[in-house]
Order: sequence, then C-alpha cells, then structure tokens
Amino acid sequence: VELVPLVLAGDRRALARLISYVEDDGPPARAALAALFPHTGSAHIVGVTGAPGTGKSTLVNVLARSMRAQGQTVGIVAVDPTSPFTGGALLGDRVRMRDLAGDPGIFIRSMATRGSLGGLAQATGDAVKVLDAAGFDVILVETVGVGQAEVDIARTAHTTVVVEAPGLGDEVQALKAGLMEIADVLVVNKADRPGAAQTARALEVTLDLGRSTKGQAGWRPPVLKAIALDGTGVDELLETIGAHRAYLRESGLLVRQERERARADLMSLLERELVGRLVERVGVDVLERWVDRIADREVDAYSAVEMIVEGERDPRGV
Ligand SMILES: Nc1nc2c(ncn2[C@@H]2O[C@H](COP(=O)(O)OP(=O)(O)OP(=O)(O)O)[C@@H](O)[C@H]2O)c(=O)[nH]1
Ligand SMILES: [Mg+2]
Repeated sequence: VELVPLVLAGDRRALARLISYVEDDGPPARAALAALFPHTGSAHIVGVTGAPGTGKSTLVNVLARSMRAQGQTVGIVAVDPTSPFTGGALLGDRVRMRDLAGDPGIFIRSMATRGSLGGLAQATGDAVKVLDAAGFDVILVETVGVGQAEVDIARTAHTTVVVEAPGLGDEVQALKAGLMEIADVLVVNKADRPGAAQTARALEVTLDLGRSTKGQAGWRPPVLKAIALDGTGVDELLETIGAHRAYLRESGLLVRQERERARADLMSLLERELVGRLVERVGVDVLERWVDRIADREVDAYSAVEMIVEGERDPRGV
C-alpha cells in the first residue's frame, strides 16, 4: 500500500512492483487496488486480439509508437498465453522491447499464466486498473484469442481490435466467429501477403450476415488493411480507434459499458469470495464426500448444492 502514492506520482519501479503484487493477488494487492480505484477511469483501454501469429505484437508496437508521436502515454499489457501456438511471440516481443524500451511515456508488462485462466483474466484486469490509475492515456492489451478467458479479457476493453491475417488454416477460421462478435475494429494484417483483399471481403460478408455486434446500432466494425512490419495502415487504424472512442462517448455507450464492467467485476468477485468462504466453512473433505455421493448416484448435484448451502453437515453421517 505504501507503493500507491509512488505509483500515482509516476514511479516506474513502484508500478512494476505493484503489478507483481496484483499478479500474486492477496490482501496487500487488494488494499492497493482499493486505494487506486478512485484514480481510474480516464484511460482508453484498447484490446488487441486475434489468432496466434497474426502480428498482434508487431501491430501493438507500431501503434504504441504512433500514439507516442501524438503525445499520448501508453501502457502495454501483453497476456502471455503459454499456448502451444506462441511461435511468433518471443520474436515480436523482443523487437517490441528493443524499440520501445527507454521511453518514459511507455510501460510494458507481460502477464504470465499462473494458475487458472480465470485468475489470469482477473490479474490482467487489475493490472490495467493500476496502469489506468498511474495516468497512462491509452492502455493496449494484447491477448491471443483462443479461449473464453482471453475473450473475457478483451471484454474489459473499450475498443477491441481483432487482428486477422490472410491464409490462415481452417482450425483458425473456427475461432473467428467468436472473435467477430467482440470486434469493434477488424484489421487484416500482413496485407503484403497474397489473399489480403479476399480475407477483407470475407470479413465484410460475415459482418453483413452477423450484424449485431455488442448491440452497437450506430457502429459497423470497419475492416482495415495493414502491414505492421512497415507501419502501413497504422495511421488509419489509429484514426479509427479514435473514432470508435468518440462514438462510445457520444452515443452514451461508454457509460453503459462502464456499468456493465462494474457489474461483471462485482459478480465475479462475489462468486469467488462466496465459494471460497463456503469451501472453508464446509471443508474440502466433506465436499469430497458429497462428490462421492453424486458420483454414486445417491444424490443429484442440485439437491447436494441445496443441502450444502443449507448447512447439512456430513453426507455420509460420519
Ligand atoms: N509479412 C508480414 N509479416 C508480419 C507482419 N506483421 C507481423 N509479421 C510477422 O509475423 C510473425 C508474428 O508476429 P507477431 O507480432 O509476433 O504476432 P502475434 O500475433 O503477436 O503472435 P502471438 O503473440 O504468438 O500470437 C513475425 O514473424 C512477424 O515479423 C506483416 O505485416 N507482414
Ligand atoms: Mg504476440
């Protein structure tokens, strides 16, 4: 908690340490987050997600540089999925470190997968809050869109950029559907490769078929093309992100989003807290015996839940 004033004053070392605490969770982190909370709410949070290897890290890198050129400060949170796909990650991230390190207006943080993915989503959301409180104008959150947890992380963003690339395999097409739903902006990266125009057209068609993205009647996700490697299309992407932000403000959606986020935060924390307390009160051993009973078809799960919550002590009468 003594780190809080330092973080608010822009101390980078304190910032890094506090995010580590947040990753580990625990009471000190919670106290610090509580103290920082009143200072959050001014950053524009931009999620960058997409299939593995589409060029997200490279794109985040050039985006951050352009934002800096416009005088904005940028926090970057890269969620390391430790997935079997991370071929490009190391390279992209190393390039990013080299290009952006040393600029005091940029702070880069990788979140490692520790424990459950749900925990990762929580920790990432909290790291974003810390950067928000520390005063960064924009926070870029890179996630690989392979699972629900990553999609949840993307949902904490105001603006979600989904990165595609031409010529991806069928297995990647499958996850597109879920990603399309959360996209505010679509980018076909690697436009220097053949098939980019085709991919962009396919996305437009999918948009025509789908329509309702996040219930945003007044916003159709634009499909842009980019070459992250040389920065082509990045200005347009930046403009589009700005336009989406303006749209959120003017339509009143920003306020509604904020409420939704607050609700989701509250519910997930309540769930964790209540289940944790219940497990503590009932005891893991007793829960295991309930599991046995359900597995033995002595009782169904619904009835078991009712009895556990009502405080029935021991299912096998020990
Ligand atoms: N041809 C071409 N290659 C690109 C472009 N952008 C990125 N790449 C390359 O694609 C590879 C993956 O780039 P990354 O930026 O690491 O991709 P990523 O989406 O962050 O990858 P993961 O984090 O592993 O999912 C690297 O070898 C990049 O150099 C582009 O516009 N054109
Ligand atoms: Mg990456």
